[in-house]
Amino acid sequence: MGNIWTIVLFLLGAAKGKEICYDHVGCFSDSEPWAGTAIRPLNVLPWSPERIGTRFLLYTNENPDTFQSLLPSDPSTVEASNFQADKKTRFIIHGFIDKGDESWLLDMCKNMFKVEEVNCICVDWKKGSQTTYTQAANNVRVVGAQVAQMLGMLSANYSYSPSQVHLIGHSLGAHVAGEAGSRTPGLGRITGLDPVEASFQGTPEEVRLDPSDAVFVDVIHTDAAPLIPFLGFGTKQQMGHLDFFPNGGEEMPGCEKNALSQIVDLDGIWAGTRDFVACNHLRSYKYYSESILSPDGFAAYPCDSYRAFESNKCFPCPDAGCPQMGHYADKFAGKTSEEQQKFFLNTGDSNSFARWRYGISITLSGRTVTGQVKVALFGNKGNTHQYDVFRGIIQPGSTHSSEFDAELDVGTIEKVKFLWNNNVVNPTLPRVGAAKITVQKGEEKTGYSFCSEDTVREDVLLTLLPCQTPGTV
Ligand SMILES: *[C@@H]1O[C@H](CO)[C@@H](O)[C@H](O)[C@H]1NC(C)=O
Ligand SMILES: [Ca+2]
Repeated sequence: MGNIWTIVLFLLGAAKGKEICYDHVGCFSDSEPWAGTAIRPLNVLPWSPERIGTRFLLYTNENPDTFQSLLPSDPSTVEASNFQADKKTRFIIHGFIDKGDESWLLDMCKNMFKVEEVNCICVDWKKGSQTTYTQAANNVRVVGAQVAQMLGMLSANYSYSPSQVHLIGHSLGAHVAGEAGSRTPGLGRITGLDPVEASFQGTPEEVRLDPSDAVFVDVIHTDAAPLIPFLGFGTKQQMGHLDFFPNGGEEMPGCEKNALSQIVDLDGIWAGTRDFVACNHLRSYKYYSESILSPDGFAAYPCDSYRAFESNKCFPCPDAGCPQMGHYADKFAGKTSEEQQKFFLNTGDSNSFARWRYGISITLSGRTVTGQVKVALFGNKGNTHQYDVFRGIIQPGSTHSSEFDAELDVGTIEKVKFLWNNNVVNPTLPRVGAAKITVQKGEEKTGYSFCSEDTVREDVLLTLLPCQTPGTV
């Protein structure tokens, strides 16, 4: 019996094992691990470089509005451009259905130009991405090989080291970056922006983005719910040294699912509906783009799960600090200390997405009542709105802890305002206070304490000032 199966499989394999070769980028097969597997059942070969028509659109600080086209086969196009060999180069690679002249790629370059001198190359492979999903997922291999060809040319003709290169890939583009990286030893960095799940999750490392594809690989997951039945495009599989799961990685605030998004399949998505059906998936590049201009607004906390993070179990940052999700992730000291490091944070629901997490500990005073307690922080850079920190029985002497994500960094905290309320009519007009409130920033080791001996009636603000240290006058 076993022998018969071996023969059948051999015949099937022989019948299907095709290969196609293209100038400059090499040969591609339609057998395992690329096809003929449970994850990739269809035997599909990638299209030729000519048919995909990949373009490399260079923008620099000198030409931030109009691109210069670079050809991997023609070093003179680099010579004739504003490419600067003493600067870093960041490639931005779009995904399925998308295109390289879509505004988000250039907007991301322009944010970079505000903070650094850089060569920013938008990779446009729209002819290869605007087709069936299975074909686009296979075209990834050729586009990745072309990016590698470009890096090889820069290295050979301009002594430009791959260590200076950062590939930023969204969706299928994350796996394009992985393919380019696996062909380019010493590639500096890859950022995977919500790498897609279908045809890649659970495949061998040579097929998908993985930490071996660059010296440093960071990944942002924003749509990691399963494809079926939730239509989550992104993968939950950890593929980097650092994997970030903003808002838990599955449902982004501001992206409430609608009825249409539940019935469209991968091949039914067209450009006009992108924000409608792929809101979570697109958040990954929106967060990245904003992070360029907000170097401390995306601190992410190591934690086992989002549930533990939301239960306030992963605060403050450990001794090694917290990495920033996005552009500045490479500043994290432990960035490559191991693979599959997992981080959580919350974001806002629309621009701006940056948030700063604060931990609060509050010791109550006054009467015992049922109600809720709110706190606002006032610092030298501004103040927060009021955040709920406790609901339940307000009991004098009891201490409660909470965390919240403020829409700004208030700077040095100068005072804290306290408010309580319930909607109970109480003719005795009870008074409640906070004897002490300790506030800690996520990235600081110590908290700052604020005190008051007063109590206030419902809905009246109580101001707490820095506690007097005994012994000082
Ligand atoms: C680029 O480098 C390749 C490989 O070293 C070499 O064969 C070719 O002549 C170079 N072309 C130019 C224009 O420098
Ligand atoms: Ca890989």
